[in-house]
Amino acid sequence: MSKFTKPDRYIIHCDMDAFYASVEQLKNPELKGKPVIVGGNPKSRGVVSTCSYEARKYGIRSAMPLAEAFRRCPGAIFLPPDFRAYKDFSSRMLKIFYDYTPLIEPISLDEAFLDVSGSIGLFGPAPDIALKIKERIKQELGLTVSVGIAHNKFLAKLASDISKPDGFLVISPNEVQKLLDPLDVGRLWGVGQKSAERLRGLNIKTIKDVRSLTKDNLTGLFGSLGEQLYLLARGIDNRPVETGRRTKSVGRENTFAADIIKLDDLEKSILELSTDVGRSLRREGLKGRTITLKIKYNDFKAITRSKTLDVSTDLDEIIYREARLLLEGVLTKPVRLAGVSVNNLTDDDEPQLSLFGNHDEGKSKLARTIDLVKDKYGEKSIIRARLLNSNTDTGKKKN
Ligand code: TTP
Ligand code: MG
Repeated sequence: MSKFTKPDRYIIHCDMDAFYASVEQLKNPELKGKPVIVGGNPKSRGVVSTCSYEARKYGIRSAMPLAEAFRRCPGAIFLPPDFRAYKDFSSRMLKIFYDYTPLIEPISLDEAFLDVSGSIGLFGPAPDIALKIKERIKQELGLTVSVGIAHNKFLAKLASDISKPDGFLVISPNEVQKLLDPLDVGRLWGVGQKSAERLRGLNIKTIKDVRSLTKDNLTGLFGSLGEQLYLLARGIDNRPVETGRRTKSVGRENTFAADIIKLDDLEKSILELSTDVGRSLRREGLKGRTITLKIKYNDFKAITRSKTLDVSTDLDEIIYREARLLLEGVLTKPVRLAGVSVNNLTDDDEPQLSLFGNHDEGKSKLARTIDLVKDKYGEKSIIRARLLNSNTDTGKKKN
């Protein structure tokens, strides 16, 4: 490889630092410099959404049970999530990105890929654009963002991840292999815990070890993932930055204060989650065709069940109806967590052809009227009769 390989693409990956916790510290400056844990009441059975870097010193991490976080740092400040604030900061963050390129792929509320290949003539080299973005996010939002700059998505994300917090790292083509080789296999996109364990069992621990295997070895072991690993281990990733769809799925889940053993209680929770999901879909102008139910039992075993509809929907009632059908035969053990999500999303202004006409028009109008009331008077201003006295909530997590 020539020493001065000129990349044909310039990708920036941005990921806010300790996002929910940093927003909480901005809302209440007294929390600055303190261990802040977002997730809810430490006596509940929910999990940590995220925590400030001050809390990470105690080994606290996302998805850890709140009770465990409390054991590690009883003096920490525990807060419920405030999605409205996070969404607001997220859209202000995106607005800054759009000043530099239209080619943006948001991955979650706090993370996005930007393809700035066509912006360099106007705004200067990619690292300068990334620095400008960092500066503006600090000045205009008061938050720190980590940025990675490279010629593909895998390397750009790796660069922001390994330079966190307040990170800034450029990976140029001629230094890719040196940087990748010593890293753990878990850093490769697509390698989850299970594949990582399988690789380590074969004494393949680093990316360099993966590189020592042939493409046939890898596809024999991992099927189509094997081919991806072969390429990624060499720093090759041709995935484009995909604009268009901002959200891949909209979901809510709930860890219960006490395990649920009665179907009626589980149905109530599913109704509440479906109502939240419907509202979020309408707020984002989205509809989805696939409804997924997730159940985690008290032994931590989890199952998911999905149903794909003929026509996409954003209506609580339909989401609930399908999720409830998916519940059939599920309550075999006490349930610790339930989740409802909708994916396979389209924008809600896309035309929909239904053989039987649109019977849901009335329901849709009603749902939107209820949204308006809730926007004006608060989420609890209108509640379904079935949910009155429902007491299963311990803090919902968005996914
Ligand atoms: P992340 O970007 O993974 O985490 P973070 O921004 O809090 O911290 P950092 O990037 O500096 O490591 O996720 C963004 C937000 O998504 C996070 O602030 C809270 C939410 N989240 C959850 O609710 N549950 C989770 O398990 C994770 C990983 C994130
Ligand atoms: Mg982040």
